[in-house]
Amino acid sequence: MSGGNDRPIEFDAVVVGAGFAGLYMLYRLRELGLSVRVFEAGDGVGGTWFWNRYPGARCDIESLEYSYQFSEELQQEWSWKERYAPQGEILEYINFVADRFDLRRDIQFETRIESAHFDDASARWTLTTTGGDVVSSPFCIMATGCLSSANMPDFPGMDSFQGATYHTGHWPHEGVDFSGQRVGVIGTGSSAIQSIPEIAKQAEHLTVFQRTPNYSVPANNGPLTSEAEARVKADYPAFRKRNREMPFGAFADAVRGGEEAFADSESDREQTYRDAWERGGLTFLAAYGDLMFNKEANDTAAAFVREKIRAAVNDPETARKLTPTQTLGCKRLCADTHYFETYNLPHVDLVDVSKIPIECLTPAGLRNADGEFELDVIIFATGFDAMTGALLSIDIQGKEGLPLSEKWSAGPRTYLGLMTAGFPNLFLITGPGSPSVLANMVPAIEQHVNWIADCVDHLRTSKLSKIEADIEAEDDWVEVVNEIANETLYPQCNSWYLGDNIPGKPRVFMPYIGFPTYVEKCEDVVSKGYEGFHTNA
Ligand code: NA7
Repeated sequence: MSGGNDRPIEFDAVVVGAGFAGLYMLYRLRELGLSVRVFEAGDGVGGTWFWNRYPGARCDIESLEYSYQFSEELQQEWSWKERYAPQGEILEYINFVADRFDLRRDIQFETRIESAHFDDASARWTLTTTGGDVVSSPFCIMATGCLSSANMPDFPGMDSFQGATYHTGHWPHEGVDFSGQRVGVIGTGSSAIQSIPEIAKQAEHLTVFQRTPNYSVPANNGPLTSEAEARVKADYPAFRKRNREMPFGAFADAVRGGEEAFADSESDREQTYRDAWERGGLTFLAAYGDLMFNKEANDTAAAFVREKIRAAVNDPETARKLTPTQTLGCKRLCADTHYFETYNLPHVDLVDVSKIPIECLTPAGLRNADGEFELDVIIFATGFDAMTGALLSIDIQGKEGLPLSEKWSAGPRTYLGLMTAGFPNLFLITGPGSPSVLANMVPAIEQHVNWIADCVDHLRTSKLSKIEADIEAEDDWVEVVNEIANETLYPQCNSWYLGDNIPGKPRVFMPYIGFPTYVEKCEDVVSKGYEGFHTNA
């Protein structure tokens, strides 16, 4: 695509990615009367929900919360079938949204953006696609997702393995039949914990290779009752507001014992944990306000979960291996359906590769110092290059040709997670330095999209061509994000929040903790005339 004579096609705004973020961004910009082109690598909308089709894939936030709120009609029209929506239902929902708001006509599918370069003189971004198209626009908005760049370990012998390999984040659309197969799963994060019970139902034999055991709380999933749905829909805006005021922008209906775990007696605390466990899922972490701040408080909750794991697993040695020792929640807590019980099945084995790591893949399977494990299928449930991976896979260059990869070589630096100094008119939806993955993603996305759309509108109506973050504001913000993280227990273990899961990635805590204070800050910045940003005519 070009405008003839090799001139790029011009748009008022270009958006990269057609997941929850890209779709709503398109909706808002179109409302402002802009010509917009969205580029999407997949052949459909949905982003993370388009790619992550592994068996058991399901949202760990309840459906009534993990959905758009920008349209009251939409939130009234759509009915979720389950308390926690499976991947297929979320994909159905996002397709429904794309159709209902006629969004597809501005989306170019099966097109990956290779580069985005800024020209200061014309104040325009030029983007090139894998298909060789060139487009130009004053605004470049990255809706590339926080968990979209798969982490594939580079074991020696990867190509020698004669069986099939899959990554949970790039699952074949036609599904996989594991009947009669010896399956190996590498990893025990959320994707593994959701898929293992489902794969075990089919596979002849399942071996799980675990580097770090994880905490998981039963989701207690089930059909969404019409009473529960009606209760929320009777006043959806009030439900959204209650959630917006919570630290994670979610879990307003969680079991809450209070702000401090030790304010309760031991027996009251145990009862709170029992109730929270019964309610299920990630809301367990909201049982007390100080669980992510006070290690002793956290220990009481962690001990409760460890006991549950020991009770669920019959073989004491397997139970020991499955029992985490790290701080509860500093690696993202998982929500499962019969995960630990799966290890009681005679055809399911657990191999601890923490001290005896996987050395290589072989034609027949994989090997560590203990020997070779023969497999027909290897599943990499090894996660993502979170928050920065998708952005840095694009050749992004700001003023004076500065590559983003160079600017972020010691870790991502942003102001509010929305913009980065030296890259005018480049907006990041749920970028590093914003609550993003430590908030309910959909409301976090909507808050960012609204901020960006209002900013673009402000620039256009004020006849301003550029906005850029001030380096001082950015430096201060990076410090604030780190200071807040350091007051919590999050940095205490290796996690993808810190980039620890990717060899060589700088260890920097990426999400901002505290949705309500963040929203307040963003609003404050605007009310002070975009404080911390500078604009040009
Ligand atoms: P995660 O949570 O990053 O989990 C990846 C898992 O893979 C984790 O258990 C890792 O162990 C393991 N891993 C990664 N590399 C290796 C190697 N080389 N050898 C052995 N084991 C390895 O990704 P998920 O996809 O499960 O979940 C991501 C998020 O998506 C989730 O939190 C939800 O928000 C949705 P480690 O812990 O690093 O020792």
